[in-house]
Amino acid sequence: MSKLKAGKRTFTMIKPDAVAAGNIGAILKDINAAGFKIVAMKYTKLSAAKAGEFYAVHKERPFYGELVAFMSSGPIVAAVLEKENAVADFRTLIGATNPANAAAGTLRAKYAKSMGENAVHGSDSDENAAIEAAFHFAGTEMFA
Ligand code: 3AN
Repeated sequence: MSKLKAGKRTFTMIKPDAVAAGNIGAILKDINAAGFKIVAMKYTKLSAAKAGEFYAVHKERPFYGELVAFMSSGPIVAAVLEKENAVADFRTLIGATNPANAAAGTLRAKYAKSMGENAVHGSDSDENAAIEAAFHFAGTEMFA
């Protein structure tokens, strides 16, 4: 298993809604413009089983079934990003979970449709960033 550089890396997914809307390029451009370097990336699709595993922490939440169905409904872009203070700075860049509350200029304000279909995932801690990156990438697929 690969170890992430503590504090310097986060994990993201461009979700099926944003991919379907043709926003992969625009979102990657915004991510780069905000100072994040892409150290790993793949265009892929989660099976329902894999999406369920990824979001297992939300298993008891009422929206879990909806979340798993949505995240396995179409292709996604998974990526590992590097920057000082990566987790917190990326959470700031993506904005609030509900796009209606997301600050102007954030990725969710610009590209998300709803609380469930909110365009972009960002890890919420260094620990989860490492777990989520390892879920999608082998160490040999990350390039510093
Ligand atoms: P965030 O993605 O901002 O960290 P979490 O961790 O609370 O938010 O939720 C994980 C994902 O679950 C969200 N990105 C969103 O897709 C979905 N989600 C959260 N809350 C709801 C909700 N009330 N209804 C539907 N989906 C939700």
